[in-house]
Amino acid sequence: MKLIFANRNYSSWSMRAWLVLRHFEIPFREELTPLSGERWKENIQARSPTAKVPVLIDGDLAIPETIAIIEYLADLYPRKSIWPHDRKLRARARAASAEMHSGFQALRKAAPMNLRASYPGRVPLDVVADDLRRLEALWGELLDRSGGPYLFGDFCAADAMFAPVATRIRTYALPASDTATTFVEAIYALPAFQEWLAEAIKEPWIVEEDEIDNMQGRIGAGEGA
Ligand SMILES: N[C@@H](CCC(=O)N[C@@H](CS)C(=O)NCC(=O)O)C(=O)O
Repeated sequence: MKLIFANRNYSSWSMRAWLVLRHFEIPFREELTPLSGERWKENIQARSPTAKVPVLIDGDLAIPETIAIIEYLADLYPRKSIWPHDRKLRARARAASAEMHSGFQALRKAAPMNLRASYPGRVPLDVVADDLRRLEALWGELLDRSGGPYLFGDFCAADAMFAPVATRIRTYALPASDTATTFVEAIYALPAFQEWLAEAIKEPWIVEEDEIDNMQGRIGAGEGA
């Protein structure tokens, strides 16, 4: 199996899929296709049905869409707790992950993932206030129920889905309750995350369009990461 992904520093969807593979010790090969440069579009169009990353390749099957990748891995490895084993908790974890996939648009656009950066005060808080309120409510409810340190106790796919949000809180020093801060710290403490971060910091590429100043110029356009 091979995961095709993009710059560790910027590609939040790549990070989600990769964290699940690495944390659950699933054997896979890596192929990094940098998001910038003339050959990006050409390269990714040849490899990904959606021309986006991540893509999981298993034999003749190419799976785009992070949630589909996670579900495929959960099907392949039913004994690994990629989702919680309890059916009701699994439903909650899938609902939270689906909400992450389709929601938090303002936060995703105003605060692009940028792991190596530190930009306190650069995100207009009025733009992200509703998303931060919803995050606090969701994380608070799940962490109260599970007792932490992750949303469902042990790390699962839902935590991978929210890991990029945890990094945005740190990169932009967004206001967070003690509970949310503890979750952010738990993400940073995860060995798989530390491995990803260490590689991200070493990357040479700067992708101008994913830097906050350029994203803010485009708020309202695009999907956000
Ligand atoms: N819905 C997709 C989103 C994938 C996505 O937007 N990936 C970004 C990188 S984080 C991408 O490929 N961007 C390049 C482009 O849109 O040209 C998923 O869940 O995997």
